[in-house]
Amino acid sequence: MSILEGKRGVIFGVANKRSIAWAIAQAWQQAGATLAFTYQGDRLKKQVEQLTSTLDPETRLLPCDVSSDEDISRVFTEVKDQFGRLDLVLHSVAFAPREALENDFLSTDRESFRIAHDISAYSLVAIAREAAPLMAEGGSILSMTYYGSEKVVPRYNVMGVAKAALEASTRYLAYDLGPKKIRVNCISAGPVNTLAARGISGFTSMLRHYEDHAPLRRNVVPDELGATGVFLASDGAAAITGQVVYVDCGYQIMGM
Ligand code: NAD
Ligand code: 0WE
Repeated sequence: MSILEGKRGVIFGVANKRSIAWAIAQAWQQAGATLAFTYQGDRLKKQVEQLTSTLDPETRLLPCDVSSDEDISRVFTEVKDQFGRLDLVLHSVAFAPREALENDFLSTDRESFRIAHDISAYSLVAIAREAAPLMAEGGSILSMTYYGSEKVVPRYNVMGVAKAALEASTRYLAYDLGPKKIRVNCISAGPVNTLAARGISGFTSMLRHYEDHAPLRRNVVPDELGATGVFLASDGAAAITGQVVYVDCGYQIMGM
């Protein structure tokens, strides 16, 4: 029997076929889960429709800007109508205004700081609050983070600070939701060539730096993020909550 058979999940953060959310969604689906997808706005609707067209024709696609409480609330109302209950949530969403990732951190203005934290960290709290009442038999909430939360990665800047907030939020959510058997964890991925990573100046040399310095001497591939996503969502991880799991070919252990 597939290990996520009978589980129902919602995915936040598919933009295109390269999205980490798409890799994890496919892995969840192949492990037997039934999924609903949200997309950021009309700009991405077609892409997500096309990607999900190979899945169950019943697959629901719902627009959701995670900076809107109303959008988030509507998603979970519709999920409740369709699924009745919920087991899995993937949060794979991040945004900071581009200038904030190009200049030094010292220059970060108040509005960029607010936007980065609202979209990249607070949204997990808002989503977890709406998801929890539907997770009557417990559940697993997963989000994506990056090493720039704990060490300085030049130009990751305010996103690093927002990821630190996301990881700390994961721990507090794990504490609050533990009694309901809802687990909350983060996957900290090594660099992956996605829409969010492309256009970051120096990204190609960052991939090369990981190949040269990670113990496994290579970069993580999306399938491996999918496989870890399946594990963390499964009953095999029933005692794992509040954690940041590094899926980075070992890069994070290095001191030099
Ligand atoms: P991506 O561009 O494919 O995904 C980012 C998603 O965020 C997109 O689907 C976008 O629509 C969504 N988004 C942004 N603002 C939103 C909003 N206001 N409302 C709703 N959705 C919004 O890129 P990705 O690399 O797959 O990023 C997914 C997650 O993985 C992010 O949290 C990112 O920080 C994390 N991550 C990425 C890498 C990497 O190197 N690519 C490494 C570690 C962690
Ligand atoms: O989390 C991320 C990137 C998230 C992201 C990307 C963008 C690009 C477009 C957030 N906001 C925006 N805003 C935009 O306008 N990663 C883990 C990938 C990433 O981004 C970096 C990295 C890595 C790795 C930026 C600088 C340095 C390293």
